[in-house]
Amino acid sequence: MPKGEPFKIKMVEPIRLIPREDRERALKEAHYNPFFLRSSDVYIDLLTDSGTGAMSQFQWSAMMLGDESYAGASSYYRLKETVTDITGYEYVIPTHQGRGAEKVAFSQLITRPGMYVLSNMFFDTTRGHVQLAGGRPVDLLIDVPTEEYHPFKGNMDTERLEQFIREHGAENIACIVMTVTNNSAGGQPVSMANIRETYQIARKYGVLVLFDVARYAENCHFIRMREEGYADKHPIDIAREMFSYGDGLMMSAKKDALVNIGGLLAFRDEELFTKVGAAVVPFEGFLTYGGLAGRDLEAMAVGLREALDPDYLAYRVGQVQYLGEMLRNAGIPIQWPVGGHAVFIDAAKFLPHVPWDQFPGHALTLALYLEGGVRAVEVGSLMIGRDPETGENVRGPFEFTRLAIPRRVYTNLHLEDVAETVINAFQKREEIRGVKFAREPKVLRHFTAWFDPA
Ligand code: P61
Repeated sequence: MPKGEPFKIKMVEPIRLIPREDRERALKEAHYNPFFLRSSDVYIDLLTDSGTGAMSQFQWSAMMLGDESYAGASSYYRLKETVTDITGYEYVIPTHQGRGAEKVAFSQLITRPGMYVLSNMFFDTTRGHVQLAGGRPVDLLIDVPTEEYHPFKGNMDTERLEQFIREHGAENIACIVMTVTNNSAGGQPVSMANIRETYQIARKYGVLVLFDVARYAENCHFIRMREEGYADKHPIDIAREMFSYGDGLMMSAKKDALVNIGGLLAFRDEELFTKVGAAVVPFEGFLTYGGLAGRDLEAMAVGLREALDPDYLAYRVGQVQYLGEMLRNAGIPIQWPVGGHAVFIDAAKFLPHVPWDQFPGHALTLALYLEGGVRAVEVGSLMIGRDPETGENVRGPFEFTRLAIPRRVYTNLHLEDVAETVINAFQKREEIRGVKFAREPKVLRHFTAWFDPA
């Protein structure tokens, strides 16, 4: 097997590491929140893998075919046919991005305040939209320590799922959200067996299952690599089986559809489509464009297929593993095994002297920027926020610093620089301090909060 990337580079974008005193100034001016840094002050940007990938020549050329008709554009039909081919779902609606799909879906599915929505684990926008629609999100992730190996650490705890449905009554559950891969748990995959079992339980009690499939192609790759009976299957066939165990999907296309903007809703049956579709027109746009240009739909249709290419997936997930292994070999505590889109550093272990409510994951993010111009993001108690009822900070199950790898963007030499930065910070870890809020917004606070060193 060749070791190289399954592409060569046709267009380049210069990056540079600005001097340390400029990084100090930039961080202060950003109120110690990496979301306020200018990207030109960042050397390697691992804030997110969302919308930050490089499109292929096929995607760029498909954009020239964009049909910009308001309704019924041919670009929509090309996208719809692709989505139906991969998922088996007939009813497809584009949205401007993942959270657009979430807002529309939960506003229609949560029909009474206080209804529950159950998940293997919500990502923050999904959790936010459940709450905004008056619902109560419940995480039912299996419980495995961060350093302990489990091939499918993103799985739903199906025993607790069934128990919860029995205790609270199926009529009080708006739906189940199966997140693949499980971002908040470290980009960890969910097994086909777990997806199937979840759907069987849901069917037994008449509860709807929706997938959150931002990174479903990466999940299919893990199933192929780790689950018995899938090694010889093409990722598209794994995807088709997976989608057969659900009623519909919400997608942020900015990840595994390899586009810079876009989202999707898709449903198996017309009733659900009509119910949810009613909210698309006022929030997102007409059913056949959902806030996107025709050219965006074209790029998405091509990207959805490219992301299922086995060579691409092996490169993609392999690159993330490469970074993870460099860190683990150096003794850095990380979520193990490494997930599909990011390496999650266990910041609680990295910085045991920083209390959880001074946000070790965030403190480490600041240290990495100062050390090597690397931008990461906290995934932990800062991102989770406060309990809407009590106003108290909620302690998350993890305190992570996430190094998310954009798709087809950085080379392994860049990742070696990242590893060196993390290792250097580890050697000086005692000097790293926690943070306190200088300004704290109510919802999705980590995006716009200001901090001071604690
Ligand atoms: C990310 F700091 N993820 O991981 P949208 N579902 C899932 C996601 O991972 C996801 C969305 C739905 C991002 C972007 C991001 O606080 C943050 O297209 C599993 O971003 O609307 C997004 O899709 C939402 C970063 C989102 C954040 C929220 O980096």
